[in-house]
Amino acid sequence: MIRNFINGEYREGRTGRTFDDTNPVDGSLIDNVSEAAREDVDDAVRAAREALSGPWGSLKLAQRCDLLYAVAAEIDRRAEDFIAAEIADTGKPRSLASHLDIPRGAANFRVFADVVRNVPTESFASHAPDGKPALNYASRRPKGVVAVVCPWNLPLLLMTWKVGPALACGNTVVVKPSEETPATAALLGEVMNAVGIPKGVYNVVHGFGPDSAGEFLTTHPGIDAITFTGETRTGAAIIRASAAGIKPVSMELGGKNAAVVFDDADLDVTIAGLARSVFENTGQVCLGTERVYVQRSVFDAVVQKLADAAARLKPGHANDPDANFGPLISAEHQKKVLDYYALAKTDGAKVITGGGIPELSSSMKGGSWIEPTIWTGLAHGSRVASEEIFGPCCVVIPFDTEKEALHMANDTPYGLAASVYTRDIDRAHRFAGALKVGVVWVNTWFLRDLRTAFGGSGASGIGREGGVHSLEFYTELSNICIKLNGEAQ
Ligand code: NAD
Ligand code: 6OD
Repeated sequence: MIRNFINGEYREGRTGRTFDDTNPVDGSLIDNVSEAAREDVDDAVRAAREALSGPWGSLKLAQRCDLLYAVAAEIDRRAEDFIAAEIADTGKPRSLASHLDIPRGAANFRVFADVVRNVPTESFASHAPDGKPALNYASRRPKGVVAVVCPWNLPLLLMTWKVGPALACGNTVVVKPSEETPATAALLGEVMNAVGIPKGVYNVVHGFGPDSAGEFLTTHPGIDAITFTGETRTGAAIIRASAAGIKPVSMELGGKNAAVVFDDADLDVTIAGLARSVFENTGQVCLGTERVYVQRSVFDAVVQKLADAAARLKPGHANDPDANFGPLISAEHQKKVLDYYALAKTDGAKVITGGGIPELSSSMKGGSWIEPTIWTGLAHGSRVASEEIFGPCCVVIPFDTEKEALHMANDTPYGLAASVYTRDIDRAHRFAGALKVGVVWVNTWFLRDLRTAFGGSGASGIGREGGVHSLEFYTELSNICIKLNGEAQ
């Protein structure tokens, strides 16, 4: 059974209930998960608060960072266990988990330990009205107990992207992993104990959203901040809940990201970037591309080459070395994506490739499989071209002028990410700077430097994390002003 991790111990939830953790490759049961009750969330928050004012709070910065480097090293040492847990929960290919999810899980601790050690303190020298000098300097302290609520698409990566900086800044955390992917958050508890992270610093409560662990945690009066990654609608519900206690929130939400391909682009580079951004992780990446705008003279070539890339995707079991394409996370999500596939046809789309469920071997029949899909012939502004689907699919739409492409790319309530493909350096800068999103890639996609700002605008979120921006969220800042009243001796 996968249990809650509270105050350094694995515990069954006091609901007495369990829910199934299933493998989306074939729908088989992986394990039962013990659902936390409100009292378990109370215990986790209390443990986190006690650790804050106790052993964790009394560590020197260098000691805290050394422990986080040890966490990273232990994730690396146990990489096989983490990969096995992640691929069972998500069905993603082993190659993806072993190159992206699990190494990033370790890097998120290493990088943020480095960041907190290297950020200088802001200071200003000034004068009081009587002419005596004054020194202002900023002092940072941890926010306190941080609630971390996570999605299922990159479970360890996105959870540690919050837990790493939160702990580096001296906070303690209570994590609510997605009900679809509880395993790696639970396993991280073993790592924390193994390297000597004090009890109560890292806690995990399992369950669902409304009237379950997610709601109990985000409405808990004992938390000091909420960091959330997930759907825009859920983010709105959590923001509403946070208002009662005036809790700071960091919101990384949905997107309907555009890629824009100009006719001078290197088409090999373009197709490599586009194929990853549309199909990687079966399209279940918040930064993924679902709208592709292509300059008319290269439209047919891009559509054909992208369809060729889709044809090279081979669905299969995560451990099959020939497979490079996994299932969707659940039957429920498969239904949502298939409904959009049906809507595209109703709206008159030309289905270039895909559009349904692939032919499956008998061992994959109970899984949540879907075909990679490309449509043309849909209007910019149609529902399929406007709403986040979160599947391996895209609408390809032609454009003639840069102005037209910019208008369509920005014409969305979302503002998370975009990519631009061009060899014209002037245009790259001009166009990238005019895109109303938090993250722009030029001639690539999902190339991350964790010191940079990450986040979205509009319906894609509130705030930025990464590098010093994470420090802004995970610390409380005081300005200290010292007046120097004495005379020189
Ligand atoms: P989700 O919003 O359904 O669930 C996310 C988490 O919130 C889960 O742990 C869930 O149990 C919990 N939750 C649900 N309702 C809640 C409530 N009322 N109160 C408290 N907790 C609640 O999202 P998902 O389906 O797990 O993930 C997919 C979505 O996440 C997509 O929209 C995707 O774009 C987005 N996402 C965004 C980013 C980003 O960085 N911007 C990254 C990954 C995923
Ligand atoms: O790379 C990251 O730090 C990050 N937050 C990625 C988000 C991916 C969304 O699915």
